[in-house]
Amino acid sequence: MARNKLAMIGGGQIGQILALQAAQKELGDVVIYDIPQVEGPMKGKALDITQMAAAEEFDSRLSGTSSFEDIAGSDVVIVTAGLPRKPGMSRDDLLKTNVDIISKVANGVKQHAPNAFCIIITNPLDAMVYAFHKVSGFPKTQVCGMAGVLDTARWRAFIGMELDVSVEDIAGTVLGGHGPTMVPLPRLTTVGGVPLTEILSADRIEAIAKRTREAGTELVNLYGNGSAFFSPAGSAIQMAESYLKDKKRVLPCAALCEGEYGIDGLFIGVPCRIGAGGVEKIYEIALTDDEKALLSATVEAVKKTTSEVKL
Ligand code: A3D
Repeated sequence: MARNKLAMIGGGQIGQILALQAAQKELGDVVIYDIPQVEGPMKGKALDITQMAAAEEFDSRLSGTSSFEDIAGSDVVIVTAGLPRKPGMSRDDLLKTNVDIISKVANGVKQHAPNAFCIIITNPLDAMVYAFHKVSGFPKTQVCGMAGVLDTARWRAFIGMELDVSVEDIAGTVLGGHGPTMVPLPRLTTVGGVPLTEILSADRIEAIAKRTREAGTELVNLYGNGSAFFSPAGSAIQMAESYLKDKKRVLPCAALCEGEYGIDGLFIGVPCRIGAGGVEKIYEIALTDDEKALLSATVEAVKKTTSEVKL
């Protein structure tokens, strides 16, 4: 059986962890693509991870390149190309620069890996997935954004810390755009089957929801010169794995809504089934009036950012 191939477009902070985790999990061979100015470091990262294989006992071939043709035949493409946030910047401040980069990348992927399942991570996330989809012209099942898995992982992590319980037993979801308007859903969050709302006060739940909404900024401020990279990489790897192994996991992803939740023509975070068919299904949740109001605010925010993508 031929090995799978994964292309990491952008081999910076997140891209290098993506490459490492894809190799450690033996998801396939990995190509790290970046701009010519950093081709040397990309080759170095690939070689360094290759030399970790004996100790970690994995078998993946890695390479670094600045030639787009080297991504040919990729089954999965994960895009982190673009600028990250610095303290004081919002995700939206990155829009102009990153839309140009995403357009170039989408054309390259279209030319060299037209069948790849594409996971976008570059910010501002929802608008960048929209731009990638628009330029590539790929079917909506083939393009999605990683944000909800991370936002939900943060929500789960903070709940686990608060209750002193295993994060593995916390199930829940976060809907909406990847920004301060995202919508954690306490009503649908459980801890080993026990409703969160029965074991934690409304005040503490709201404090955790607030920290979740601001979790990216908390890390930008701590790092001082970039944004989160371990957790975004791990989140995208879950999505890639679900696709490559046809696991059909139900994960919140930025997917193109065409009528779901009353949203039309926007990429935004909704629960999706990810399997061999890509984004195979979007699940709709019957929301309460309060939840609907929160969703409508996040839809407005995503609509505004997406409208600034002039393509
Ligand atoms: P960074 O370490 O700067 O890596 C970005 C890489 O992209 C660099 O190596 C650049 O050289 C490369 N690059 C620039 N232009 C191109 C191009 N045309 N083709 C290929 N590569 C190029 O950033 P990072 O890895 O920390 O973050 C990458 C992106 O992810 C940023 O836009 C972040 O804002 C975003 N991000 C998203 C999340 C989400 O949850 C959605 C979380 C954290 C970061």
